Amino acid sequence: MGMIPELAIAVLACARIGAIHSVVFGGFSAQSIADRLYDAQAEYIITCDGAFRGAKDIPLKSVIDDALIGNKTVKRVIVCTRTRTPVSMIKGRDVWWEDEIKKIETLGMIDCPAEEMDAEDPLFILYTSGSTGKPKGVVHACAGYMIYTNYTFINVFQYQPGDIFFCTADIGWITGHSYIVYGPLSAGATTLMFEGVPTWPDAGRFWDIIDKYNVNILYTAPTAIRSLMGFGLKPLQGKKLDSLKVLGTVGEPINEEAWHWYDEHIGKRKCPIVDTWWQTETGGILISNLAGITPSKPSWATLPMPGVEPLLVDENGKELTGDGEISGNLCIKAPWPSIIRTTYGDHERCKKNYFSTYPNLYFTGDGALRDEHGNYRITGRVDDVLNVSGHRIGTAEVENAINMHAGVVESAVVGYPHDIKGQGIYAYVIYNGSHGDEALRRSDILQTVSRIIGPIAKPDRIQFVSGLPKTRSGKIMRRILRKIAEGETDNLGDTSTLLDPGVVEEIKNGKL
Ligand code: 7RM
Repeated sequence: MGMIPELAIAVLACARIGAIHSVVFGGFSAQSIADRLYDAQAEYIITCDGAFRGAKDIPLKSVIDDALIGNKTVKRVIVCTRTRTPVSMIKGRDVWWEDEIKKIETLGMIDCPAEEMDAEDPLFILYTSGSTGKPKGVVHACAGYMIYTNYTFINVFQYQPGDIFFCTADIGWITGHSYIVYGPLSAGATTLMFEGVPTWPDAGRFWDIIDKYNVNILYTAPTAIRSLMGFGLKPLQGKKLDSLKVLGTVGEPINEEAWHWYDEHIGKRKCPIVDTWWQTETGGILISNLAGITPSKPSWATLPMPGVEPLLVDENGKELTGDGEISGNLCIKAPWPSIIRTTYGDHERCKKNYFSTYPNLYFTGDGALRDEHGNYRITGRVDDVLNVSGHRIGTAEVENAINMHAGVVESAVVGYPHDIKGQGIYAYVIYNGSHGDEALRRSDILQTVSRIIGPIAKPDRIQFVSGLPKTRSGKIMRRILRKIAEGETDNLGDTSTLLDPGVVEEIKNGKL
């Protein structure tokens, strides 16, 4: 579904009757949806005819129809009217949301008592990317998740009754689950839902919404701040923004320039900024300052929430201690209420992914710094997961999609610093087909990735190469490819274990 109230209603309706929901972001391809439907063995789909996204209409129902080809588990598709784009409705399978609501009303079945659930019963599955090709279904449990999103919502943002809260995320991601739906609504807050993009009809859209609805707390992502920053101060002309009390950021490290712009031009230097670090797997915020209570430090998430015990370890899992600034892999020592319960259908994978890199610790996949006061600064992923515009994408996932293209022999995907997206996707591709020229091959590969995963996973750069740097045992040396993509070609480190060091020269010379 798009970002309409019926989406929040559908999510809460599932929770009320004890059904497990799995919200899928509207930008995923039919193939990605089909994979998730299969993994979850889903029986019911709730969708819309379409969704508005800036000047575009996204044909959601038609994507669902494609995703359902060959599906054997789905019994019903409930379609909510939004864009009035023509849709195909299959007899016996597809029904209109509005018709079903009317039936319930005429039957006088307006009262729907809540199903009593066990604290540990699953509440939802949310698919997220990891370092392997297949996205995993992160499972959250009823009690712990709701309690912790409520607790962090109230305390991090210092929510006061009556405040209007605006989180700009999409409900298809964990931020939308926790801080548009469950956290604010369980606290009785007014949560504002926005359908569209921040730059349409112009780059003043967020600021207009804030003034129109007297938003008190704004929660958004660094990528949005950087993108709006790029439009200069003109879109801010005539905007009051005087209802704002607290600003928040999430999803990726915030650079100091964006932090100061946010502080100065949006918060007018009177709104504390909370830099909230957390993950799909953590369910809610684990490291953040508390608005107006604990100090902020530009580009630092600062301190753990009460009860949360982070630590830094070296590659061997040895805890790092020391008085000055130290750097290591971020782990958590003890569980918190909304910790991931399992990866759906594969508990071993959950244990292996999060709890066996370092025995007896939860490993986040992030690297971090800690200063002498115990403040944390998250520096980014240390595994093969990219963070593109705050979206998590696995390099293996993108490689698999590129490799589906008929002309592609092999590929390697790495991230590189991108001014607005935070990270861009850089793909090295060995191509063996004869169709078209380089430009056409590039667009064909992009089209393939769009079809397999969705437009969010399209590489920003594709470099055609004749070989990839591999060790004698056949492993791609991503460290080298990452450095080249970052433009650090002078200091590639040790290349002596490479099967064919010559290939590095060629790749360096062809860098885009
Ligand atoms: C909430 C969310 C998780 C990854 C995580 C980090 C990165 C998130 C921050 C951050 C620096 C932050 N869930 N990340 N918040 N990095 N500062 N405040 O984004 O599962 O989609 O992504 O996002 O790398 O591991 S997520």
